[in-house]
Amino acid sequence: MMKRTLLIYIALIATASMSGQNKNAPVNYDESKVPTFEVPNPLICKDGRRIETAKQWEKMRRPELLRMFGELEYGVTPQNTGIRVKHELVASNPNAMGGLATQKQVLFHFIGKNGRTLQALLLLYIPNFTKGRVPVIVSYNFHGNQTTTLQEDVIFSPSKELMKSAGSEKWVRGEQASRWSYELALQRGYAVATMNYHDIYPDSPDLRKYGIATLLPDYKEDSREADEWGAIGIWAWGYSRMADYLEKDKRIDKNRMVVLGHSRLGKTALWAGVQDERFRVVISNNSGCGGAALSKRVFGENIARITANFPHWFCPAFNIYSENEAALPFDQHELLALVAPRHVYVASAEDDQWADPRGEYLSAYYTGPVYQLYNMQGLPSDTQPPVHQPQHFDVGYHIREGKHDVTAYDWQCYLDFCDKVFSRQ
Ligand code: GTR
Repeated sequence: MMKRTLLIYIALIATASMSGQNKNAPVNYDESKVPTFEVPNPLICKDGRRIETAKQWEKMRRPELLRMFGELEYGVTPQNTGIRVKHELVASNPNAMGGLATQKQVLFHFIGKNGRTLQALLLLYIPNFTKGRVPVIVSYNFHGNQTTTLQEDVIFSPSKELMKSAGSEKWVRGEQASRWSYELALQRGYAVATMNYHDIYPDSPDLRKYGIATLLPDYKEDSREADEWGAIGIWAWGYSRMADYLEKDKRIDKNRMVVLGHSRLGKTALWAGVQDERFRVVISNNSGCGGAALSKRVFGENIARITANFPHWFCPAFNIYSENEAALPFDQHELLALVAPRHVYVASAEDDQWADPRGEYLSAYYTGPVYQLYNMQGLPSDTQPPVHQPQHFDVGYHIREGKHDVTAYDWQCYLDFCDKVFSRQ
């Protein structure tokens, strides 16, 4: 039986890699055209065994699902990369943001066993008004640390030159500041750490040769194994490296680390948070297809489109499900459920139909049975709440008006949720 499954699997991979992906696959925005499908039951193992206790979940089903998401979607995270990391404090300011925060800028030197090196720059703000250890929100930025604030002392992220030459024009200081509610978070006693995701893997199919993958001994420039990690997997690994640094900082409370990501980085935050249990709260902001949204609804962005437009994000095996979501042996609610008994939060935006807000909600809702194993409370109803009515149980959700973005409203909701979670510890 095992052998047969394996053979079918290999045959499928071969077919998928031959057929190529479809950039023009139709996109559905009509709720009445969502295919009928059965939501996979997270509590039934592949061999049919039914999970009844948290212990069984952790022993049998959780590892099984984790393996499937690795082998079939994001790629398997190497257990031993052999990469050494050195941290160099390159700048600091005890009076940043008008005295509100202490700022630190830490250069990460990644050193591969093959002698190759790579650098990434962390920007950290720690609130000054409170003493002792504080919770931290860890979140990648899209266009460099310098875009997240107008503060003049923030150094440009190292990948700036590479990405500019690759055509990205958004590297201007403060350009993304509306997405970073630093003051709000700091005033509420949270530290915030950010890094540019291009430092870890420059986000383009032809720029893999400048990223972390090249530091691995078995790196091949032109091909990837069916289950080899893609960019999302590598960025997720980077989130864990940020956690390594932060948990050693004397001002950071390693039991209150939060990972937050928007869009492709929301997909990344989920995959990072699932694998790295040091993140107590895992927040997906508008992560959509391959993130929080249920794939089997095939609403908005779908697997054919995402694997065609971003062939480097997932592992090659994920292509099997292009225009074939029905064949997926899991769905994204089972990814979210892997965060339990920690806390997962999903946020949508009303006008972000590409990310399928309803599919994102349902996915968060369908984690319920897993949270129940821990006597924790998931979302109470399969009806999506109206805009601006956040649902903060052990699982969190909100939908706000407006477009695909991260806003001060989103930050406020996240901070409220984290306060609630951490006050119960
Ligand atoms: C879109 C992509 C989405 C989402 C978004 C983003 O082009 O289709 O899956 O990740 O980019 O990251 O901003």
